[in-house]
Amino acid sequence: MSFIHLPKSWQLPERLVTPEAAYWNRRKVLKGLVGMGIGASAVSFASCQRSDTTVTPELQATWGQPLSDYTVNPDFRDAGRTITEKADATSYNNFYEFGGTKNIWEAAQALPTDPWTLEVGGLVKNPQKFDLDDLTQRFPLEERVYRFRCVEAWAMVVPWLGFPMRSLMAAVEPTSDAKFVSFTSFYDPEVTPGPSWGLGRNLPWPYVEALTIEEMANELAFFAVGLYGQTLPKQNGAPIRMVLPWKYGFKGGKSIVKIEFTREQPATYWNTISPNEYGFEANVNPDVPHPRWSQKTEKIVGTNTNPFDWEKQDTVIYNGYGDYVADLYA
Ligand SMILES: Nc1nc2c(c(=O)[nH]1)N[C@H]1C(S)=C(S)[C@@H](COP(=O)(O)O)O[C@H]1N2
Ligand SMILES: [Mo]
Repeated sequence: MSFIHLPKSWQLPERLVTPEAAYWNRRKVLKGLVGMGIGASAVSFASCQRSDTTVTPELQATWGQPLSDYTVNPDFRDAGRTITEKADATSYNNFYEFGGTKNIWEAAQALPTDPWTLEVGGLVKNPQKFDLDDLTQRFPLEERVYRFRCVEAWAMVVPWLGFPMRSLMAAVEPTSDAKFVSFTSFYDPEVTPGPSWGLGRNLPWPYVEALTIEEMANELAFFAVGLYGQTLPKQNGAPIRMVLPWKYGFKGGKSIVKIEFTREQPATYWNTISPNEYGFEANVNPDVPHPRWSQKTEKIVGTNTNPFDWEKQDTVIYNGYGDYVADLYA
């Protein structure tokens, strides 16, 4: 049995095979590979990840608690690219509730996550309220390494921990009238001031994202409660966030408090602000232009100390996950 499953649609110009344990101990892994005489590929893999993001005690204090009770999903063990450094994935963020820059990780520590209630309702037979323990005990946790692509044309690779969205869907049993699902993020104007620029507080809060029922039922659609073997840091959307690797990052709402199954397509946050920049579907696609960022290429976060010199790669349709999702859009 092969543990590395790369769907045929991955057509990356440079495919780097990452040992699955790399993010735990990259140095040790590299030494091992060099010792085994297969150092050449390992060297390019090392030089490709040259982030010097400083891991300060303050940043480290935002990292979560270790999670141990999970399996590694063999289909998503390898994303065909080097896993992004944890320090980069946890300090280069978008979370507009806490500000309009990438540097919101400190501000996001104001997010209250304990206790947390996720309310699931609308057109379902079995509406439920879950606290975090309910979620993590009811739905077995697995690790999946996914490529992640923001519409601003930067990309990362993150080892998420969580469970497939369709497990939660099965638990609440949508009725046959349910055609869409909306996901609402935490919002409290006392805690989440929004960006200082533009409309700030007057943006259409709360942050809501939505999918079709078929998209939510797709094998890839995932709820993350952790990353890099630990619970989610607040800046990454603790305690539970959406992960949809074939769509632009803005479709993946953070810190979800409410899920509602509906008949009509729900209004969503960025689509309401600027519909010609942020479509409802928002699948990663090099041929759908964006007025501000070319979608032909993407820059890989952390591949150089200077973000202007981050490595560039061609954008791949559905972010390389066409084998799983292309039929949804046929
Ligand atoms: N509630 C909420 N969710 C959000 C956002 C946000 O501003 N608020 N930003 C989105 C965007 S644009 C991206 S690219 C990803 C960033 O996730 P990360 O910071 O964990 O990389 O979160 C998405 N989810
Ligand atoms: Mo984004």
